[in-house]
Amino acid sequence: MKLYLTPGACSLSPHIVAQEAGIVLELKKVDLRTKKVSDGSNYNEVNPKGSVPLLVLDDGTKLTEGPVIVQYLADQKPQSGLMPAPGSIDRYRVLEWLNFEATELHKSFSPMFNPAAVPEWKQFAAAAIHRHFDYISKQLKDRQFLVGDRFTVADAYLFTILGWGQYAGIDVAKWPVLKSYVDRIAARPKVQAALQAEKALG
Ligand SMILES: N[C@@H](CCC(=O)N[C@@H](CS)C(=O)NCC(=O)O)C(=O)O
Repeated sequence: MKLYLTPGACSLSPHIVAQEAGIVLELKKVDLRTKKVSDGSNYNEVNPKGSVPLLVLDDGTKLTEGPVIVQYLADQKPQSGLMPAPGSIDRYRVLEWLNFEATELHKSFSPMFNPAAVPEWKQFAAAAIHRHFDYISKQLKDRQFLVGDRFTVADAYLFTILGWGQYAGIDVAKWPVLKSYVDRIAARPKVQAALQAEKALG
């Protein structure tokens, strides 16, 4: 399988999930500004949405949307526990978090990185991020992970998004619970493997 990614972008989440599941992926680096893939191809032709991540299965089937890709990857290795068992309430808790992360948290960061965003829009987005960080910090108090007592795909996505704070002028260290969560997840060997692989891509 191939994963089209941009180092540090939301595609880090499926990359971490693949590492944690022990699934070896061919990585294809995408420059989101030029829409060029490292192999010279036009990314807009590979993925008409133009955004990362994109997973291409061995038979050529294409899957987009990060929160869906992580479920697909985790379901290839159910014993990994990256997605709780179908029908269990924990599975719906993970889906609840994925939806919150995608629709509330992830997209609140978009104006922070958009040069065309007017200051008022950035202020509005920053306030939303602060509110969401307050909420998540309360949820993670006395917990190691978002759901149950193990790392799930919801943690991979949250870790990825929390990493953007430093580039958006929002220091996660203001929330000690979030800071120690980030440090804890970053210390996982498979998370480090994903981070190092993306660093090596440049
Ligand atoms: N709904 C998509 C959004 C993905 C997304 O926003 N990707 C960003 C990087 S984090 C991107 O590729 N932005 C550039 C663009 O859309 O042109 C998903 O969840 O996968």
